[in-house]
Formats: sequence, structure tokens, C-alpha cells
Amino acid sequence: MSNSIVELEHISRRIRTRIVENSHNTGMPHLGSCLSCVDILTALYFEIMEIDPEHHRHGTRDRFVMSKGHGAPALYQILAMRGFFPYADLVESDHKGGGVFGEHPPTPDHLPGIEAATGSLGHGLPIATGMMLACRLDAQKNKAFVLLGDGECNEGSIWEAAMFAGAQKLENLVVIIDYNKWQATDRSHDIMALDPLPEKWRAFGWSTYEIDGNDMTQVVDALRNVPDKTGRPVAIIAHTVKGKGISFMEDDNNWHYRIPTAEEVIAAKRELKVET
Ligand SMILES: Cc1ncc(C[n+]2csc(CCOP(=O)(O)OP(=O)(O)O)c2C)c(N)n1
Ligand SMILES: [Mg+2]
Repeated sequence: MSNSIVELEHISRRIRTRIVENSHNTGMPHLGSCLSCVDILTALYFEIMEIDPEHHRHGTRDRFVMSKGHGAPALYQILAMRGFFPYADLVESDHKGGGVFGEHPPTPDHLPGIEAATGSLGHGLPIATGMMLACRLDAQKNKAFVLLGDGECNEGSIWEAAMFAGAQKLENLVVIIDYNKWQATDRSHDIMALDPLPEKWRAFGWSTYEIDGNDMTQVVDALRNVPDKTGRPVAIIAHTVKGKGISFMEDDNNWHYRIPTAEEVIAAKRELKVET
């Protein structure tokens, strides 16, 4: 696609508005986690990825795996706006009664655009690594983009997959780390420090880039640059702000679980300055 940065930023604000409204209406948690990665998802789905919502299982499509599966509410909004299913399905669904729009992504055959059922942290990267190995065996050039949380990088399975992908030189595999410096209950650094993070990925055979993951220009530029001709998989360390875009949610980890009141939804929409 060829959206300008201003258009992409506008889409991001609309997505943030819908996420906040949806959380209030359905009781869906993980607002801060969703708001932190919206700009990355917008860039991927509205500018970077080769996808066709009309033929969403096409074999040579690019893949996106939401490894931090609790970011599903953001992914649902992106998929609806991109045309994978009607927005009305999402708004009118019964979230509490076992519908497809749960706190974590369902299996792919239940919702167009979902590539993997995630939610147990640490599994999205191993799954995407297998996908890209299979695509290479089929001589396909498509890419897989995987969104990891920084807390999620505490999981051992992430590093086993990283070591395998580096050794195999899976150059069409791209990891984006949503580095918002928080996990569910505390600062990531205080639970299990990740630093030096770029050096760790490089030691496992990856190219690394560091960006501001809430700056649309930097996000698009980094994603346009893959594969990066080194033959290595790419890890983009995206520094983000949990709760980004709404002043009273930014960097306040209470919004990992909190649900906004009707008044807070109005205040958030006033800041975002867009309707859904
Ligand atoms: C294996 C596993 N352990 C624990 C959880 C519970 N959990 C859900 S979100 C979360 C925090 C994850 O932090 P991070 O990856 O940094 O994501 P953020 O919310 O900051 O975007 C945890 C521990 C889980 N989903 N899976
Ligand atoms: Mg985090």
C-alpha cells in the first residue's frame, strides 16, 4: 500500500479509540499492552505486509504472529479495519460467552487473518520460525513478522527459536520487540533484566535495529529495510511507551488490567481527537 505517514498516524489514532471503547464495552483488559504496539501494527498492515483480506489463506502471503497474545484486542481492531471481517462482528460479539474475540487470539480457522493461537507467552516466535523454514523449503520469498513483549523475552523458548533461526539464516523472519519496559506486575528490568538486548540478538546470529516504536516514520523505515541483505533474520528493538497516546495511561502499568470508565473513555477520545 502507499499510505503517507500522516494517513498512517490517523489510522493509529482511530485504532486506539476503538481499543479503548471496546475495553469499556466488553471488559477486555491489557489496554496498556495494546496501545503500546498500535503504531507497529498499523505500519505492518497498512503499509508493509503483502496480504489480501479477500484471499487471506493465500500461500505466499506475509505472516504476522502476535506472540504477545494479550495484544489480541489491538490485532482484532487492525484486522477489522483492514477488511478481514466486518467491524460490526467485533462490536456486536459476545466476548464473555466464548466467542472468537477472546482475550487471546483464537486458532486460525476461527477468524480470518489470525495465523497462530497465542497467549501463553514464548510460543509465537517458535511457531513463526517453523513457518519460515517451511516457506524456504517451498522456495517462497514471503516474510513473517513476530511481535514479542519485552517481558516475554524472559521465556526460554524465545531464545531456543532465536538460536535456531540465526543458525538457519532465516532472513525473511522479522522480530519486533515491543520494548515498553513493563511486564504485568513490575518493571521488566526489576524482574529479569534484558540488557544488553541488541547484543544478545546479535550473538544469536541476528541483525538488529533500534527505533522509537511509537514514531511512525521510524517504524516504517525499519520495516521497509527487511530483509537487510546480510542473510540474517532481523530483530527490531522498538522502544515504546505502555499506554501510548492517552496521557493518563502512558507509562502507568495499572492499565495492564484496568478497564476504563465511561468518563475515562470520553477523556481518551478528547485527546485522540478522532471518531472511530
Ligand atoms: C507463559 C505465560 N506466563 C504468564 C502469562 C501472564 N501474562 C500475561 S501478560 C504478561 C506480561 C507480559 O509482559 P510483556 O511481554 O512485556 O508485555 P506487555 O504487556 O508489557 O506488552 C504476563 C506475565 C502468560 N500469558 N503466559
Ligand atoms: Mg512489556
